[in-house]
Amino acid sequence: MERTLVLLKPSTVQRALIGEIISRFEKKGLRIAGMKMMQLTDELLDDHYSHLLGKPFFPALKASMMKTPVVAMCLEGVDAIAVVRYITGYTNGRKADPGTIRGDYCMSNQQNIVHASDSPEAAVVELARFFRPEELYDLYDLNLDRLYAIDEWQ
Ligand code: IDP
Ligand code: MG
Repeated sequence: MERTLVLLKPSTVQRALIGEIISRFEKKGLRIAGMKMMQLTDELLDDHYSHLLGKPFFPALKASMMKTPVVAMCLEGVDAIAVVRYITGYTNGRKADPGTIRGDYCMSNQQNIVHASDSPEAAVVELARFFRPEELYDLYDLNLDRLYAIDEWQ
């Protein structure tokens, strides 16, 4: 099982799409191991988007990420990191495939609905940035035999 970080960005919160986007992940079969609403800060975003420091759009990106609180989620599943990136879709919503979250819900390169960790290394660092260990729950493995074949998750 893998865990990955998803942020429902202020564009999602402002457009009242929180429930709809969570529902896409839930219906896919990803389990929510942790979830909370939080206001992001300048310092946190400098770390979170450090790979974009110096880009011309960096200040606007940070401002957009602080416009409202975000919903931070830890999603869990077999290959969850790649699966979540796949269903999130290409960064620019205008180029993202229909059927992906960004392809279905946005028109923007910046206001693109969700953040999703892009590698196992990033997922570990990002989950630690947004969640304390006790905020992530090892619960409800009730449906594993319906979500997966036994040899897929054991
Ligand atoms: P990702 O979110 O698909 O992983 P990254 O390249 O890591 O894409 O960029 C992080 C975020 O920065 C994007 O989700 C988007 O909100 C914003 N961003 C990336 N490239 C641009 C751009 O060219 N213009 C405006 N915003 C951008
Ligand atoms: Mg990224």
